[in-house]
Amino acid sequence: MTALVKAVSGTLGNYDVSYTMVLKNTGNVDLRNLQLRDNLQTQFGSAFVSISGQPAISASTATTNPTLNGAYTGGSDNMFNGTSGVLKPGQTITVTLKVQVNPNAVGVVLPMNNQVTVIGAATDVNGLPILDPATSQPLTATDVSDSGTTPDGTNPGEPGDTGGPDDPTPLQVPSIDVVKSVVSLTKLPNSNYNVRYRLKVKNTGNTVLESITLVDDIATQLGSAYVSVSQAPMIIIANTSAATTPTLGSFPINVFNGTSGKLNHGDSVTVEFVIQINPDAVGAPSPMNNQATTGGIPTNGSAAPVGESNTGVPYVAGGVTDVSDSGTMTESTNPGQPGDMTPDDPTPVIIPSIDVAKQVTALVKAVSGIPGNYDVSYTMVLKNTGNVNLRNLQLRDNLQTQFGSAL
Ligand SMILES: [Ca+2]
Ligand SMILES: [Ca+2]
Ligand SMILES: [Ca+2]
Repeated sequence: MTALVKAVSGTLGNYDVSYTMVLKNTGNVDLRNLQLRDNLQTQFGSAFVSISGQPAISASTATTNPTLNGAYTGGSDNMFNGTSGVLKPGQTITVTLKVQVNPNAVGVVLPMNNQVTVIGAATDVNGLPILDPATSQPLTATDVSDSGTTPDGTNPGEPGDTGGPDDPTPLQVPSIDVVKSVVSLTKLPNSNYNVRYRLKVKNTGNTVLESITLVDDIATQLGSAYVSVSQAPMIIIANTSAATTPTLGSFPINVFNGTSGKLNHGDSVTVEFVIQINPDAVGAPSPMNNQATTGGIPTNGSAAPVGESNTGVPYVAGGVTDVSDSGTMTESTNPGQPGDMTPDDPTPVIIPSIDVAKQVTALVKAVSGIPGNYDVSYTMVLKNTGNVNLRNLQLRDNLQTQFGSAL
């Protein structure tokens, strides 16, 4: 595997994986009618999405390159046309291939291992088949791939190496997702609000993640509107499935302590906290947005970081991160949720609030002249005490009911 990037298709959660395969004639006769077969549909199962880049020959010392199939499907078919290519002893061909996968597909079998098979027909220098003396059938040479870059070795230290020359190539796709939503808003006697936030962190890749971080610098982000923590973060056990639940940290800022927790593929942690805000505070941000950041270290499950997919260098803290999206669904852009544009939208606090005051400003004997009647002047002041615009205003005062016969 030579590169791992988010899929060009744009489908959330999908990746384009670039593979490089090196074929070498390690025998002592010519090989022709080359076949290169990699049944990705079978090996990857539900994680296989499509061939996003047809096989291509990127380097070659072959006498004659094989003709490419051009419409390889990733199934049982051959990447070459099957009737071409001349590979003399010691010659090599390098083939590239790009595959779109969804490592978090339902039913995916882990680890996502994969192996390609090469077949060549043994021929003499004139291109005629060499027959097996025992069976009189044409002789072929075949090999299944070893994970790594060297065709005629055991590739020690490469991902998945067991010391043998035929180790499958593992596909490791670390990914983490966090979503954040406001679950309730409670007006307090001092006109401030308690805002209950819910965050869900999920391992959306196919590796184990350890040392889970969840950073929410909400005091800084809400500025003057931030008052205090009303309820410290709490893990919502009923909505959590984690190999090891992260230990809580020093909040605000660190929801988790950052050095604990283990999430297997598909595991998630849900946490809630309540803060008090004053949306009317001078200089309060508008919109009142806030965003959290999560991260983890992809490991082998026993605290040893795995190699970074593109470089092989072991992951360090912060290697796999995500900023929160406004909403409740991971692996989604949360369409229809407040502020939705992308999978990484801040979560706004929306407070529709209006207050009205009413005062008697004058009382005089009625202009109508009827004895015992009075004209009362009222003044009413309306104020938008929330943080969103209000339209289609209504002002109702059922004086007939309230005053009855006195009106
Ligand atoms: Ca090996
Ligand atoms: Ca969104
Ligand atoms: Ca996100």
